[in-house]
Amino acid sequence: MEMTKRHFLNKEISLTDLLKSAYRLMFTAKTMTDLFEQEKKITSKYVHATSRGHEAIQLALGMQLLPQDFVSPYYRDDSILLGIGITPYELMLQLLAKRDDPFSGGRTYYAHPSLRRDDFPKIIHQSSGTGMQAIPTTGIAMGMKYKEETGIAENIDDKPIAVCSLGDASCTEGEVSEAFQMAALKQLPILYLVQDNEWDISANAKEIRAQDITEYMRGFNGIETRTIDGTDFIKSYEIVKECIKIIREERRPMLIHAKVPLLNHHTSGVRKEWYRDDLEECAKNDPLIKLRNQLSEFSIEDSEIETIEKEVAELVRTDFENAVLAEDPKSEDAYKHDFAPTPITEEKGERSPSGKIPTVMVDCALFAIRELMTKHPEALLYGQDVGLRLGGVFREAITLAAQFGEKRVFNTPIQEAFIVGSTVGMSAVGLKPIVEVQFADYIWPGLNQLFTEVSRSYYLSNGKWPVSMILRVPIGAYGSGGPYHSSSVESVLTNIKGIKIAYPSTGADLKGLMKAAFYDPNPVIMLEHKGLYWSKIEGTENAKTIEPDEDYVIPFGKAREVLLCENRQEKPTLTIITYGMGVYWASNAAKEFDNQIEIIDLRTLAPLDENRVFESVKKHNRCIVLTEEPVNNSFAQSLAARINENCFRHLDAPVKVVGAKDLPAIPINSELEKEMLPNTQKLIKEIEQLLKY
Ligand SMILES: Cc1ncc(C[n+]2csc(CCOP(=O)(O)OP(=O)(O)O)c2C)c(N)n1
Ligand SMILES: [Mg+2]
Repeated sequence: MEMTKRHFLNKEISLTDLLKSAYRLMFTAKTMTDLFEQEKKITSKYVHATSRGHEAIQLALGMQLLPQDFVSPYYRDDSILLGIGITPYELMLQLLAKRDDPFSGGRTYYAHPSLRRDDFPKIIHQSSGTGMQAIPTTGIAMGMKYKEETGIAENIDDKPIAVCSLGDASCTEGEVSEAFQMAALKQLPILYLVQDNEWDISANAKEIRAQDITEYMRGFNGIETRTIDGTDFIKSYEIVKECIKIIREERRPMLIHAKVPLLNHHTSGVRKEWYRDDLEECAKNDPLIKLRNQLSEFSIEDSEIETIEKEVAELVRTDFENAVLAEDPKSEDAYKHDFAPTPITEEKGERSPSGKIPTVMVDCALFAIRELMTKHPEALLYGQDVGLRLGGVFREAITLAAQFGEKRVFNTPIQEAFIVGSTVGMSAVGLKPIVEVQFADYIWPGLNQLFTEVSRSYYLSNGKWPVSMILRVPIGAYGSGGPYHSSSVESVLTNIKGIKIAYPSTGADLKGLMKAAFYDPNPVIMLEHKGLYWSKIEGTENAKTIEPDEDYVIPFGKAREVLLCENRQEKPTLTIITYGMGVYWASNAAKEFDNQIEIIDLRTLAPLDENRVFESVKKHNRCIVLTEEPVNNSFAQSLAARINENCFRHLDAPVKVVGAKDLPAIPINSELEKEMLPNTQKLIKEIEQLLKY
């Protein structure tokens, strides 16, 4: 009998047929676990975990999902995957990290799925970070609700739901409660399934939690909870069915707390015999034995059950043999799907349309977003204080909520992890989220989601799930902002692969890059210098520019020539490679020299216009890389190393990195702040030194 999803969803299916199908799958899961153990020599090359003990609740869920649904299984959920119709062969291709692994092409571990097939439930990229799927998956539910409330949802009878599966121990993590908070607050169509085996590797429930998830949920108003024996397939199936129906129809969150025993190892690498003292007790609760007894109670003949078991054993064995023989990825496959191709590859549109007056940088961004939201109903903006009352602490989103309504522009709680990570889910349902953290200093709580989920989704799903989002980050020092409102963070961000980073220094660049970011299918960070927003700081007047027209776009990876000079033999010249506020320190310092300074504004830090940088260095033979960050281990210092490597023969002096002092924070006192940060005067001295070299 072929196990397709449609088979389970056939409303006419009899209970006995359902039980037989479930038994076939449950026996498959067990047979696979046993086989992986027997074939340890082969399977131990890569780590794996299996669902043994958890199968009943997992199958009850997997078998009831529809193609329009999204599910986020965790690493112990191979039975959910069997339940939605994934074959043992496909699972084993991932087990052995083979080229045709349908989830990641051999990039990530067993039972770390991602799926985008028309007739299957969808699965966004799943990481190994416990609990980290909660935010992206809740983002999916938020996207579903957004689409329904703004009238852009697909018209289908059975509304889609999101399902997030979690281990009990992961539920103590802070990010998981951010997700619960938002699901409860916004009444999102999501089912949380918590599989409670009372183990957190070797730490037992008594050591690591003050209450179980049923009790914990009492603190989240509006998430209804069902506590069940997750080893009883029939009961599990009924409860899952009831919950799914409620969520589909009433569009509100629910949680199933399923109690289950862990019968297999934590993972193939952390083995049960090392520390478990409850195995005998747990074995009494084996869901497979229970289901087999239920089959007998429903008068299914032993001989029929034995036939199923025999067929499964043969299938699993053959699938394994075939998977072992399947081809490995080729080395060139490693380079595929780092970024999805963007349509914006050239500068286009009018940068300085006539008849317009100069606009401050903050408004250039605002107008860009206003144009985008007018044109694209899938565009929305959320973050702290961006809503109607304030429109952002820098008024960078002012008027947007009034114009587009509070469904499309809304305040979030102080949850940077949710703000960043939810975009994964929003993007997966076809939306274009533009989000904000209030200050670069507060990006840290969101960094985990940025690194673990956002930046790796496209690569680890082997090109299935690009995350199209814009994260706006007001950054930099702007005059006694003090240690928690002045920091620069670009070195940390540029170390994360899989994201693009813009750092514009003028209004025109900010608008053109914001547009390019929006049409880019990849995640983009917009670093927006607070000191340039209004050109209030002396010497930054040029940040205020004519506002480009609506169609104006700037491709990422194209530097801007701020100031050019010839290399004249009689006097040395040098080039300053910089970005953000550095553009103005450099421009003002250049006035003190006799046409000896070239200035290149990088505009985007990732991708980086290396060619333009090297060209300028080779022309002038002397180079300063100027940054607002502390110098050691910075992005600027690593760029200097690249310049050295590529331009060594052309250099007449060492590449000099000028930046802030290497101190832990920017002090609030204005004199101390001045001492720490670079400025025009300090730069002039550095230029003089380098020209003399
Ligand atoms: C954020 C994070 N910290 C630590 C780990 C290492 N780790 C892997 S599984 C695990 C235990 C998780 O327990 P639980 O969520 O109850 O799931 P179970 O394995 O019991 O099914 C830990 C600590 C991890 N993967 N992610
Ligand atoms: Mg556990």
